[in-house]
Amino acid sequence: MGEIVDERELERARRLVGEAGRILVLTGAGISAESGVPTFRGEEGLWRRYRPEELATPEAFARDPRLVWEWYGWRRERIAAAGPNPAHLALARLALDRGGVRIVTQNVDDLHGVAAAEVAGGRDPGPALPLELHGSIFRVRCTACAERYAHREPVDARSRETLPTCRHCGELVRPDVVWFGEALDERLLAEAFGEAATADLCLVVGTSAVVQPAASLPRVTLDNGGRIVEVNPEPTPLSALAEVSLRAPAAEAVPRLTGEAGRAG
Ligand code: BV8
Ligand code: ZN
Repeated sequence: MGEIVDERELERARRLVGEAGRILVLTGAGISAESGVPTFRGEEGLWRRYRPEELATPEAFARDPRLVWEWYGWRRERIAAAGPNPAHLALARLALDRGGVRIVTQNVDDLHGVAAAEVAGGRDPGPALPLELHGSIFRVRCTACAERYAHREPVDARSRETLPTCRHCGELVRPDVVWFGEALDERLLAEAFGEAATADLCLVVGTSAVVQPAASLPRVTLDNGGRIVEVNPEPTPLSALAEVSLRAPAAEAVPRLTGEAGRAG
């Protein structure tokens, strides 16, 4: 940590944020890293321990629902123990204090939503609530009927028999997230692409920009005459397209980008 953000680059990025009418913010697992939620591809990332590209799939769940629920149960505990970090809070404040800001996330943790509620105080948190392209780890969907509901109870994945079941029909439920090979919600996707097409700026925070179709959103902004600003300690396929690419951790750079730095946390 403690990477010094390049002041000149930061100033250029701040100007782009200040001049933009409409901003699409696209976030990935990296924005939650400083909250203690492991990313997918980091050194202690989720991919190491569980090889998630084999677990975050409908085939894995059909083959071994107990193992998949064990992984999601572990992730829920990590997320429930985490809180939003200054990057989540700064983005929530930007969305609430300025019109025209839309947060779209690939993450299934609820940290953007918690940040929105915290920053809103008594105000309507609506403008700061994220569009969750890949669903939510704290919602379940029935494997047999159409039931879909919030679910935060601890998961007992010790055996197939103790896995969570549907409150309506009693059949096995699954995490309400989008797995690899599964289609994203059409309506959410259309909304996200619509925001990307009309944004003057796409602010990309903490994503390796390899997972499709989410990773195409910043290019849509660019193709429609908008600009890209990226916040990521590492280069990504988007870096070459970015007007400014801040090589810094989100919790350090984002508050300085949105003018939050120095304000009470
Ligand atoms: C679909 C929910 C078709 C579950 C997730 C082309 C080639 C090959 C394959 C494909 C292709 N096009 C599409 C595919 C298939 C696949 C895909 O994109 N594969 C990739 C790997 C190539 N896409 C799909 O399967 C999608 N569905 O295409 O369906 C279809 C269409 C119609 C009908 C039927 C089917 C579904 C994709 C969604 C998968 N679900 N998550 C869960 O979370 O358990 S994806 C998962 O990866 C997470 O959502 C995560 O957010 C996402 C992307 O990862 P990142 O967020 O970027 O996280 P990552 O760890 O990779 O990177 C972290 C970044 O943060 C790094 O850059 C790091 O440097 C940075 N960072 C670290 N610390 C910090 C930081 N940044 C800032 N601050 C820090 N402190
Ligand atoms: Zn059911």
